Amino acid sequence: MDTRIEYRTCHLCEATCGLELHLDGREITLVRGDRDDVFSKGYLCPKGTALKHLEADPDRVRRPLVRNDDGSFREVDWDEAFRVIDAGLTRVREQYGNDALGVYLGNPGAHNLAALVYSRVVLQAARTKNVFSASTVDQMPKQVSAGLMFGGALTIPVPDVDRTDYLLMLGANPFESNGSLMTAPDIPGRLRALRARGGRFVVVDPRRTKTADESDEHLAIRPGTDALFLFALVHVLFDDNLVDLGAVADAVTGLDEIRALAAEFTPEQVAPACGIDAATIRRVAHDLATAPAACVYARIGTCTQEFGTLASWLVDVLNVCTGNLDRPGGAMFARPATGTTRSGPAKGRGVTFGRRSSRVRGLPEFYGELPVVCLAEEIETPGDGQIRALLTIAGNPALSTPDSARVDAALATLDFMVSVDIYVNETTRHAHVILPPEPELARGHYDLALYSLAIRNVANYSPPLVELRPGEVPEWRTLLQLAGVLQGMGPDADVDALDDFVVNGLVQKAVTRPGSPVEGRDPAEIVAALCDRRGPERVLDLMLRVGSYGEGFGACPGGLSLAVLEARPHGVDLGPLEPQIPDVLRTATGMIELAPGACVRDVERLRTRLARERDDHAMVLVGRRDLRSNNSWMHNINVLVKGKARCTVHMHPDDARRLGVADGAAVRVTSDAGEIVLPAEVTDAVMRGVVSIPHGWGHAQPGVQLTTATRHAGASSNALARADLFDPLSGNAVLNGIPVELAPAG
Ligand SMILES: Nc1nc2c(c(=O)[nH]1)N[C@H]1C(S)=C(S)[C@@H](COP(=O)(O)OP(=O)(O)OC[C@H]3O[C@@H](n4cnc5c(=O)[nH]c(N)nc54)[C@H](O)[C@@H]3O)O[C@H]1N2
Ligand SMILES: Nc1nc2c(c(=O)[nH]1)N[C@H]1C(S)=C(S)[C@@H](COP(=O)(O)OP(=O)(O)OC[C@H]3O[C@@H](n4cnc5c(=O)[nH]c(N)nc54)[C@H](O)[C@@H]3O)O[C@H]1N2
Ligand code: SF4
Ligand SMILES: [Mo]
Repeated sequence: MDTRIEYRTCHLCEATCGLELHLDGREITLVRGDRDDVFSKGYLCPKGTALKHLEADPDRVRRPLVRNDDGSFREVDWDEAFRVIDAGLTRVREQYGNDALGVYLGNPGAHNLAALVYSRVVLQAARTKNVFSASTVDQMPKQVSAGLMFGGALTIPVPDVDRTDYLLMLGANPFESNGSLMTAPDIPGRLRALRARGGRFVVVDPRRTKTADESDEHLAIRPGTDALFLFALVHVLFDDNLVDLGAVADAVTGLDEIRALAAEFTPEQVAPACGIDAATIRRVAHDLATAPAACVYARIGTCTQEFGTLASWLVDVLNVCTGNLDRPGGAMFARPATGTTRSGPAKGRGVTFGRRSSRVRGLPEFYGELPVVCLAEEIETPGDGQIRALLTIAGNPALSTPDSARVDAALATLDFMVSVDIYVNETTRHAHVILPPEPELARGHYDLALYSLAIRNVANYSPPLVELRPGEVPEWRTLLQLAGVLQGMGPDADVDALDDFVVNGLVQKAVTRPGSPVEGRDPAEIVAALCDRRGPERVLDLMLRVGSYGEGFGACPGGLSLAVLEARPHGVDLGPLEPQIPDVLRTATGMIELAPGACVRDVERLRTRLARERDDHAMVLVGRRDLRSNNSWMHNINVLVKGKARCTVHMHPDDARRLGVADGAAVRVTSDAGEIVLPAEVTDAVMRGVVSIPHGWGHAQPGVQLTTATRHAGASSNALARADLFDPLSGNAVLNGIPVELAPAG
């Protein structure tokens, strides 16, 4: 065996761990954590190791597939695939207009350099308002609150975990998920280190999770009531004179409005709804305010719920009011290597939503996309502007989005569908054409998106490690080819020319941006100086060179470029986070907007939550994640799914007894949207009145070509999620806190 050792950043979750790969030709023989990685220092999880099996999975789509009339697929060459796509998409768009094409972008695209750079080009060419993504079943509320408060969709503060003394964490389980909107490899180690240095962390979650088990304190909260709890914390800060804005005081507007709004949310008022007693709420507020450095962090459980944006907003209101925003050990902003720095307060344009709205329900657009809770109805409802064709890129809405059975049925009615994907799964089985990306190891990797949310400033580029084989086409070329089709250039547009066009546009922007290190330079000279490679690497090189630490095409010698990163396979550590206010602010006032109008107006809706009667026997559904899973698409890897079934219904022993459900027995879970049957797992780790089911399961469907996953099929928890339940401020789906009924099955 001829083994060589290579290094690569893992693309499977947000933690960006460095992997040490042992390769024999194209085959991965061993995966280890890269001990020299500047960020992860050898940490990895079981999914990182499973990369080996993912790359070798015999079920993976390796050549373009075209669907036959009987539903089976046949392999075709790329030319034929694009001829079919051109015919199919052009027919629909010519007959019904551009909005007749819907686009859905899935989560793996956020971990994929090609998709991050070129999906945008596809969207521009598509000229459709019907753009959807996994963001509105995920973090859209945080992006909306960050946009309203700080002025940018990604101006999201992250917890400075390595230096904080007190971390209040809501609706997140990083011991399983490895962190989200917080790029932090080895988060378990970092949280243990926080405690070892005398700090504390407190977990607020309806379930006693693995993270809660390792914390100093677990507060079981009734699903969907985080905004009430957070408001009560703010209330105590004002009541007990604990508000101190610290260094950002001069950059804050709206404090008096917050004080007034919080007045009515006393700990005593909210305690019955939240299930957390008033004394505890007061104590937590004091702990938060008096810790030398503290931070509030919240994730999926607080976003994918009824008051997602309010909860996301109040998290940062607390960070500001305790003087912890933008200070070491508090909630800070990353300064990514591909970002651009500006100095001094500058007014931005802020954010505007609702420039378009969905056809059927009239839901507003957020950051250029429509809420995915609208997808099925836009396909089903006849009339002008109906979606008749769909393009999915790395997405599985048939399992990941609310009312999943209805979404699935809607996909089956499309006139034409194209998927860029690695599997024939619940979604892509409906596609007329499936286009596979190249093997992961055959492409370069750089976490363009995740480094802007990192808890340390880091840059790490991973080069392709294996050559392409005949018939394999890089995903970036596929995306540009699709853009060519959508531009009306036919099935064989000149991809290199399109790529040059993209790069020229970006260079033009760089030379005209005030304060850019290449401001006023000749664009042709910049283009010529870029690395000679095509595709996303060339774009990355440009971004790095004109970025915050860039060499500026000679203007800042010693700075970063792609070449510099290529010479550093374990990454470059750019240091701990540093204060960045006011530089990062892009609001219209140039200030931190503590009380944005949209949030203030939504408080009325929160009030009604307080008045809601509580029925002691009412049950609500929440989700959960498992370390060995990744949303819907890693269940085909035997080492990850073997052993105890994971797709089970967690329920409290008291509820199980009352409902006559035995541990391990089948239980029927019903909501207004649908019903599923799964084994019960009786455990006091979940609070009374709450059941928990993981999402992304439900693989036993005709035509799904996932040999292992269909043997561990489970059921789709999103069959229970209702498309009419969403957070109005962000359009985000409500996936936690769904009313359900349970009964023994069979
Ligand atoms: N009930 C409930 N539902 C949820 C959630 C929840 O907590 N509860 N979580 C939500 C969240 S946070 C998210 S992010 C969404 C995810 O929603 P989606 O992104 O729609 O779903 P995934 O399961 O991530 O599916 C990813 C798809 O990408 C394909 N894929 C994998 N790698 C590649 C690649 O390199 N290239 C291409 N082209 N395709 C690839 C996979 O085969 C799969 O089809 O699910 C959401 N749904
Ligand atoms: N192993 C693994 N890792 C993953 C993924 C995966 O599927 N598997 N998915 C990746 C993706 S796309 C994302 S977005 C991240 C998500 O990362 P996390 O946000 O850490 O996600 P979860 O582990 O689902 O944790 C959410 C927690 O919220 C709790 N919760 C539910 N409802 C409420 C509520 O109303 N209030 C509060 N306070 N808590 C509530 C749930 O019980 C759960 O423990 O994980 C990423 N990493
Ligand atoms: S924690 Fe995430 S990035 Fe690290 S090895 Fe596991 S899946 Fe990969
Ligand atoms: Mo996600």
